[in-house]
Amino acid sequence: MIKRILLLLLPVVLIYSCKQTSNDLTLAHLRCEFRENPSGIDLSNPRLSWEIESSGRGIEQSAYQLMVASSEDALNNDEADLWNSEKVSSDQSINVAYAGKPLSSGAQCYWKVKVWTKDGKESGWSKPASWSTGLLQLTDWQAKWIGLDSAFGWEKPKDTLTRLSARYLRKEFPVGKKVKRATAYISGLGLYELYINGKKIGDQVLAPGPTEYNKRVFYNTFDVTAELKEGNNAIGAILGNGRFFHMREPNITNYGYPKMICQLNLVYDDGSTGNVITDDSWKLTAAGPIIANNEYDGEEYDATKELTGWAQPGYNTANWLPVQLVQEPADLLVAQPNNNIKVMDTVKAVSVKEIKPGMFIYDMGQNFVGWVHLKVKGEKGAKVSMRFAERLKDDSTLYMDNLRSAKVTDIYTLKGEGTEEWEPRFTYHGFRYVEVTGYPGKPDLSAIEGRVVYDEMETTGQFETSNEVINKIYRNAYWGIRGNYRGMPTDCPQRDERMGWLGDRAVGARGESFIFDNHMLYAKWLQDIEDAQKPEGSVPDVAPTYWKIYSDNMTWPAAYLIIANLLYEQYGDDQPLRKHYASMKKWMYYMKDKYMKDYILTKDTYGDWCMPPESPELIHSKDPARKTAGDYLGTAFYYHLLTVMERFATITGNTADVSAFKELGEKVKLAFNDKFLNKKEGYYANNTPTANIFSLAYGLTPSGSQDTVFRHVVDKTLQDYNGHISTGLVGAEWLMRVLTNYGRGDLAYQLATNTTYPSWGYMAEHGATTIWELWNGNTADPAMNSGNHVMLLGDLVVWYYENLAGIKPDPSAPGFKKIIMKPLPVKDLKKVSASYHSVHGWIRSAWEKEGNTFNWKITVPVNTRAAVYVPAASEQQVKEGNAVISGNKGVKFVKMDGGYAVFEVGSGEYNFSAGE
Ligand code: RAM
Repeated sequence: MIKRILLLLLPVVLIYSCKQTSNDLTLAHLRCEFRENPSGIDLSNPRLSWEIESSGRGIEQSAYQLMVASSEDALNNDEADLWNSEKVSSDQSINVAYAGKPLSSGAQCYWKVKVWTKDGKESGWSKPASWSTGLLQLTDWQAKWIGLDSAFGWEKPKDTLTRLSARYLRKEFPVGKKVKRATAYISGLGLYELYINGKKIGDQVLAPGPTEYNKRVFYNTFDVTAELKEGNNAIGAILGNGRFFHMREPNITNYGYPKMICQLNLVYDDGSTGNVITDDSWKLTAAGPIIANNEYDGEEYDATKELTGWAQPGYNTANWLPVQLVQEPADLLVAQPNNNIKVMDTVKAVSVKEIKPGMFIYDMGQNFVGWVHLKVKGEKGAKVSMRFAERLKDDSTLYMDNLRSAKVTDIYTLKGEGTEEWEPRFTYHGFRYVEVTGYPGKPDLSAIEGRVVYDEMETTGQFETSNEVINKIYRNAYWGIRGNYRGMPTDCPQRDERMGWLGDRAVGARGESFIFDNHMLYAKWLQDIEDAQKPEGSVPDVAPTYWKIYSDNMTWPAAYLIIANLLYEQYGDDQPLRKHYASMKKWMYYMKDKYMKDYILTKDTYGDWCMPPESPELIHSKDPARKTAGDYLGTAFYYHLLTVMERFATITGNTADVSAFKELGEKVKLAFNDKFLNKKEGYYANNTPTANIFSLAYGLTPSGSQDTVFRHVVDKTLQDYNGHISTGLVGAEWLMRVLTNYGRGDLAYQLATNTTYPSWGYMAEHGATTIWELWNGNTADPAMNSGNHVMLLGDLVVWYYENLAGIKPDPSAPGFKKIIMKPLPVKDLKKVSASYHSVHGWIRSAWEKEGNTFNWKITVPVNTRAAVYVPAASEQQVKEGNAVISGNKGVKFVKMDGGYAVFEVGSGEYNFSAGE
């Protein structure tokens, strides 16, 4: 009987325990400092974030608990010896700062999290995640900087094209007892590859990240426990030029000959410790196989010179030199905060043609960035040369004119031992076509394979529509963006430039951030910018300053503030704006004191750069009617940045600054309208679309005049530009959104789907598989005509996600804690499907028009809320899951707003439809 009662009770007990720890709450994507299980974090309070997954609706976190332990076993036993946050009532699931015991250098931290929800559920513990700390104090480094501060052998560093041979450095060391943990900390400049006992450590390439080398240098951290053995061991590194040893004499900053610092910290099983450091006992040679390298000109590898076994113990270094102890490059040697570059993808050639005897042209089918992996078999000493270009000439040879002085040539000399495989280490190219000469016999399609190389980051966005032109442009943007991340956002990847131009990314970075998780890359870049700031406040046009250009304008350095604001809105990260607040403020006052006259900011350098020119061969327009005045741009941007600073001052609690920025802003606005607004006609400056756009976008237009000013944008675009793009890259930062926000989404759509000149579609029609530097990239002067430049995207990608798909962060609750979902069903566009992996989880929006019905599936991540704008004439027209809204669980009608019925929802999947 008792048994029977117990059996009857069992389901009740089970249900009860399910309620305690809900199976429907999963914790995923645990991150420390926005990275998964990072090694070598040098912050004392790193921030922890997690995502909650659940199939339910309206799930919000009400509390969390974090446990951090120094070993995985301890964590599994709930022994949180570093930190037990206990249960904290809070809905915060991103950026929770570690607040446990102070961490020492080289600490291992294992952590897990559990959450409670507002509807009374409790999750189980997450799976464990980890981070380790780096070397937190400079005094933790016993290693010294080593290298060779002069040319070696055949190197001709006084050439204008400066290519060194790679330097090989090595040391052997004994290990006498069992190693529990071995951690390598290394910086090798410009670029390094680290080896232990013959094995390359890590899968990063082109490491470490580029910096303002005389201010700050990055080191990387690796767990190398598995690589060591008892007995004799060898450690070694190869150093390439990278951006440290200049690629051109004299116009690129030269920081000196390659150098490195490396420290291997050992913890033995018996608890004792030891280390291996770079010091004057290391040996060096540059007589290895990489006989020349730099990023513009390529790499030459002579396999007959291979130093077989150089990174293994027992290698004979009789011909090697003792290293020199060299000057440290900078005061700051810090852990690299962003991920390294990796081979992220591969591309197979689509065709190969022998266009002249022995000259083969490969078409990779896609303009991309990286290099090729070569397979070859032949006699010792045979040389295979490869050159890279984005286009072909009419005679099918490579079009090299737009590469300026970049030699882009990789040469492999065979050792003659069976099938040889090679790819370069210290160069990269931007190309679609590869010319191969000197290949023994006829290479087939698989003799080369493309390696796509950029910063390791998640692809966070997918986007597709029923319009093929838009889809094609999106793909081109995707390839262009991933091709221009090289530890910094570069302008281009192919010619002798490849610099981190600020102006190219001011708004582009926001669009990119939907497709890629570029958070840490841009946070790092803001530090590059601050490091490059001059003591008096000037901010450069290019950062890091491998080209030193301090032209003092508003539009390019504006990216510094605009991107900090983006990181706050998109990722909920307020640290960049806090960290750089003082420097940003200094720059703002520097510009004011030096260039402001009667509240007009008089200085500008680039104008509305790359305005579509009137004739096909021009780079820049000569037509004054197309140019927007520099003092207009300078003042409009200055005003906008004052509003951004006002926001930052509020967030950081700098109350005195809030009113100072506000007051100055009011004066600037008055002077701006006084000078630039044509009160009679209702347009700005000389009535370019750009001039009218910024007055609207930045809130400068007096109320009541907006419609007139906007009408001028439309009229000009339709009449003078024949319904085509009517701005340069500066105006394009707001073009699509201003058109849409003021009710002409249809015109924005027209610009987005045009295929005639000038348009993104025109580029695609003319063979582009990326985005060009110039609207007329197929006809313009090659002096400035890159085939892979993302700046002309302006706000196009932002518009794809925020407007077409309707996935936008609510600025009042950053990090997509609140989402504004307002799609744009425009003209003949039948379908849009997009998803975005936000810091709170996946957001999805897929809509389709069928006759008069609008069907829309959305996903709102757990712990967020969304304002959902359903295109409809009334609330009653809208259904969710085939049911009328009133009384629908979790869907609350808010208001009607300009053709949309607005609802508020919590997390979950929803199926809206509207129509008769
Ligand atoms: C060129 C590049 C770059 C741009 C500057 C002003 O060198 O195209 O992208 O920002 O000019």
